[in-house]
Amino acid sequence: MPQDAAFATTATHWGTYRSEVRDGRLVGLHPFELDGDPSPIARSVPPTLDGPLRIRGPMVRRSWLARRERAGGEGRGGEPFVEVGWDTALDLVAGELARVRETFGSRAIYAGSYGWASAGRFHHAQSQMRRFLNLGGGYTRSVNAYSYAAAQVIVPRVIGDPRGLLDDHTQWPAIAEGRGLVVMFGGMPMKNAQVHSGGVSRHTVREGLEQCKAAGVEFVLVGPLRSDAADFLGAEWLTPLPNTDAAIMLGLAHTLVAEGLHDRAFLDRYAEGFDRFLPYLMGTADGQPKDAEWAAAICGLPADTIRGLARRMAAKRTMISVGWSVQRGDHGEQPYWLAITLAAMLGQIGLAGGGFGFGYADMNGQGNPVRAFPWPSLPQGINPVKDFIPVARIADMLLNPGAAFDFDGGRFAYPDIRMVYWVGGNPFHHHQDLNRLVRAWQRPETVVVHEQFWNPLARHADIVLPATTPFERNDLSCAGNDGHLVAMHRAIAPVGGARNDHDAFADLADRLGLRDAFTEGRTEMDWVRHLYAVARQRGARLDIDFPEFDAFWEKGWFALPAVERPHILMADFRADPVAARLPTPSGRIEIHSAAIESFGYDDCPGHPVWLEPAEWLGGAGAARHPLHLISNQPDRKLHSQYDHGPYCREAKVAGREALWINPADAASRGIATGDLVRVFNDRGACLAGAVVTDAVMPRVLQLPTGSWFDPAEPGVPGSLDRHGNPNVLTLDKPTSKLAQAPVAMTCLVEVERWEGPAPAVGIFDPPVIEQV
Ligand SMILES: Nc1nc2c(c(=O)[nH]1)N[C@H]1C(S)=C(S)[C@@H](COP(=O)(O)OP(=O)(O)OC[C@H]3O[C@@H](n4cnc5c(=O)[nH]c(N)nc54)[C@H](O)[C@@H]3O)O[C@H]1N2
Ligand SMILES: Nc1nc2c(c(=O)[nH]1)N[C@H]1C(S)=C(S)[C@@H](COP(=O)(O)OP(=O)(O)OC[C@H]3O[C@@H](n4cnc5c(=O)[nH]c(N)nc54)[C@H](O)[C@@H]3O)O[C@H]1N2
Ligand SMILES: [Mo]
Repeated sequence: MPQDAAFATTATHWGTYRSEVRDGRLVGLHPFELDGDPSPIARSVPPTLDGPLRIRGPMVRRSWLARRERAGGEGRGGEPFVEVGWDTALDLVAGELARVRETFGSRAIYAGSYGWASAGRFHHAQSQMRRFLNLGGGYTRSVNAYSYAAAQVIVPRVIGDPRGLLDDHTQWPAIAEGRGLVVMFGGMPMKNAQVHSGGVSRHTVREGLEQCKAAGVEFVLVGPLRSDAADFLGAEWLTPLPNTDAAIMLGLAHTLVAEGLHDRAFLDRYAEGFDRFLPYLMGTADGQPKDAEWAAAICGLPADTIRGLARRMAAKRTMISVGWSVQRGDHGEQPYWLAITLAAMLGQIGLAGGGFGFGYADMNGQGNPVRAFPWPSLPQGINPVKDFIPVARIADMLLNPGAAFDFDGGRFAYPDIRMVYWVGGNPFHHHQDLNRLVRAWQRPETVVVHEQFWNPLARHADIVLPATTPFERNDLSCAGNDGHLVAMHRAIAPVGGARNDHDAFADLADRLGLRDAFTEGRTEMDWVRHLYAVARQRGARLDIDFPEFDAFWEKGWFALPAVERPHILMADFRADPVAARLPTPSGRIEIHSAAIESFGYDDCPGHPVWLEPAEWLGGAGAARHPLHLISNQPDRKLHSQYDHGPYCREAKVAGREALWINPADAASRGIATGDLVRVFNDRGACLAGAVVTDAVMPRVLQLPTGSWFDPAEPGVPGSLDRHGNPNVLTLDKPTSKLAQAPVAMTCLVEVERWEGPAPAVGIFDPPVIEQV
């Protein structure tokens, strides 16, 4: 649509668009002219911006307004709100910050505030919050991401840094050039490639994969869902039991050694400790060879399939691709360590189409053939508080103040949290075992949240400040791993009483005597121009010529020059392992890690192993809860964002999140497509709408994340979730003492038809609001 260029650009995590505004309302987000594969997720945005679920003014929980910190947390999530003016609300927040800091110190404020917020460098909610809190004394923070927290610890232990996990992937054209085999543990789900943190200008995964396919690359999908591989790949589909990838990889590794197919010379030159791993692999250490038969008994694939795959991998140029989901399970460090080990055994690391890569298609940017660029961000200052938690230990921290925890070789203690500050994330979306979180969330004295919509987080706050959306402010998007800078033009005025997070923090800073330190005297557009100027300066140092700001702003985007040669992960190390030594203790790939061994962890020893997950289909728990729940990323939204929009709501089944169930499992329970069902285990229960399909393997269910948590009795832990949020079922346990990462993919459940009247979904009705 050429006339779209008349509209100004804006950016979201799922794409760049041009905003059509009529009579002061956003009426359309039109796909960006450079994007050949735009995402329809944006359809949900325009009608919701000024809809009934928008938070229109600052709100305070009724009993908190009456009794402040003495109100107690039990009513959180279940009480009406009272609308107050901005001045009153900001006085309350500033007063609480001062009280908590004076009485308990800044470490009693938890502002880990994990979450994706919105695209945009300046208005990035967490950056704004951290900059403000750091000026006033700091806060207890969180480290690592729900996405890949296990990998963020194990990958740097094995290869020295997170390359191949977060960036630096072998790029699509180089995989095509290998003309070999891609083995995809956890798939390459096209639904996930719609998004990239920070924004997307061009969706490139489809063209990258098509290029590989056209070059003759073969694909094998290892995972429970056929939909994790695009149909056009024609991938072979192997369906092991979920969470058994480490056992399969050991079976593959054993076959390579047993048949003399491993590359001894590569291991000698580039890897450390293969000989420490070998006795475990071959069974001389414990009497149990980890051969294909052993692996088959665990994962359910035939031993011949495992052996055949190992031979194919050795015969061809092979890329071992592992999705981030695979480490989001109990002992999630192990399949990642083993994937690198297997790749080293194949000896193809650093060659086109060989080696390993984590997270291909899990977002748009991995493997995208663009050059890396040091985009600017809002400076956050320095946090004087040293306390932290691994991000998924939030309920543990709130429930166990003072308790000790292990993390990556260190031993730390949970601070005693009195106040929680959350912006730009939704723990009632992202955390596991939400009933446990509801209980833990009652502990702090005060919870402050900035939100745009009346989602479950806003409803579980004491003070809610209404935040603008990106369509109500000016910003820059450095479209993640994408080679583009996009101008985010304000399209409409702030809705109701919503304000930018920045402006709320500036006024709070004012109350603490810190306004100038916080704003540096700059307006919003001054900041946008300033960040652009930083990018332009950095560009000049790299011989990249950015236009003047005004020209950029009017055009709406700037593209970095194209790459000359597609990147290959660790090609430099392969070429010269001395000059390009890895930043590990040995300088090489650590198949055995003396450091990890020295920690003495029973759940993560000194070399990779198979460890039985806390819940899986081969374990004892399967007798009572015989189905493995896959709670993966939703196709029609980003996490919980815009779940209340039409594009999401029209795809609900029986008004709830769709639950995929295999025909065999459905038949034995009398379940048909469209039925209302109850999914349950000992931690909780939710309703969902059944979809019977053989795209999910037997004994496995798919219930994607993102449907807003909707307890039948709000605020009461353990009540039925009426809407299909899988996190009332998932397990809140760390992967290991090493990474303390979340294990959302480790979860057994049972399902039954819901008989009797269907409770209405309540979360799409705004809460009760009283006027003062
Ligand atoms: N069971 C299960 N659980 C999972 C996962 C799983 O695989 N299975 N995956 C996990 C993963 S990988 C992740 S990354 C997390 C994602 O979890 P989150 O990132 O916490 O989820 P979002 O819904 O994106 O939350 C962002 C929130 O920020 C708000 N917001 C957006 N822009 C702004 C802004 O400018 N200002 C303010 N104040 N607020 C804003 C939105 O309204 C929304 O409520 O979920 C995790 N949870
Ligand atoms: N549309 C959309 N895209 C997104 C997001 C979103 O919310 N919506 N979220 C983004 C974020 S924050 C992240 S971190 C990425 C996450 O990217 P991923 O981690 O890849 O995401 P998932 O969809 O959770 O998992 C992908 C598939 O892994 C398979 N799987 C699960 N457990 C196992 C296992 O034990 N073994 C094997 N072999 N396979 C398994 C499941 O079949 C699942 O469909 O997605 C990003 N992309
Ligand atoms: Mo994530």
